[in-house]
Amino acid sequence: MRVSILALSSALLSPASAHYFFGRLILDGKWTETWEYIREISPVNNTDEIALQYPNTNPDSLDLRCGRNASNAWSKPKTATIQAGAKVGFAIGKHPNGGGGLEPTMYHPGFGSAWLSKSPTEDLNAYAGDGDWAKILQIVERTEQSVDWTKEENKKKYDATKAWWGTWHADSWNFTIPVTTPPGKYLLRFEHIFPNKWDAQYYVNCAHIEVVNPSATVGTPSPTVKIPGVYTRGQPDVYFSSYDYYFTPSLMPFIPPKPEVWKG
Ligand SMILES: *[C@@H]1O[C@H](CO)[C@@H](O)[C@H](O)[C@H]1NC(C)=O
Ligand SMILES: *[C@@H]1O[C@H](CO)[C@@H](O)[C@H](O)[C@H]1NC(C)=O
Ligand SMILES: CC(=O)N[C@H]1CO[C@H](CO)[C@@H](O)[C@@H]1O
Ligand SMILES: [Cu+2]
Repeated sequence: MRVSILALSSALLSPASAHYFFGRLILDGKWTETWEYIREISPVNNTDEIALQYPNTNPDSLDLRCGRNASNAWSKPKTATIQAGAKVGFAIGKHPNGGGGLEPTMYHPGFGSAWLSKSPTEDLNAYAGDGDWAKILQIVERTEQSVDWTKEENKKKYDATKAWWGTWHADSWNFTIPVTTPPGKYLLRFEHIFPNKWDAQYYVNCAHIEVVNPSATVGTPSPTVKIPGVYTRGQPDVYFSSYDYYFTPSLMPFIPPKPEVWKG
């Protein structure tokens, strides 16, 4: 956090711009309201924007699952019905109280992923996310969804050491629920990690979804992990400087942390 704290004291950089959370589900191509389908998180210490956006840096914390205090539902959001094989997305939520200067993008360079965990009962509000999690998406390098740095309006934000990472400064990300996902109620989790040698930052949120799958062929999401438990402080594919990937091409390709993605 050393860098962020320095940034916070800078008069030039809006303090709230440095951090983010994924409060909005993108459903049927539309951005839903902040916390409409996503478990609300709680702020650190007080209720201002910085406190709400404050990252988790403890890989052993329950907050690694769904964000601060949201592993046991902090709120009771709606459940989104999604057809297996359909597109869905997460977008960065603004603080409900508004807020000047807030820049809702993945401000830190790093890698993203999406995950599914099936609720053992019909009641998602009662599911703490202590079951099995399968990864269904991994974003490392640039894709067609990445910010277009050749566009004039984006050029002022460009930084070669950060733009290597596909999610950098994106305000949202879209992906497909695997077409063979078994029907049922799930927590759908988005995760963005800002790697750091000492104190990686974990940005995570969970949506309530019901997967509908009328097809006779359903798969078995695998491999699965527990969250927390999936990461260990110090593991080299999370605890490193993301900037080294630009300066040291021999480090490429970057292999993101396990587990492997379940493609369905
Ligand atoms: C994801 O999809 C939504 C809805 O179509 C769109 O507004 C948004 O720009 C997309 N995000 C990216 C990063 O392409
Ligand atoms: C929250 O409060 C504790 C105890 O006063 C303090 O050490 C910590 O820095 C505060 N965190 C934030 C993000 O303000
Ligand atoms: C009710 C509850 O669990 N509150 C916790 C939310 O998170 C903050 C920051 O980690 C804790 O201090 C609260 O105890
Ligand atoms: Cu930060």
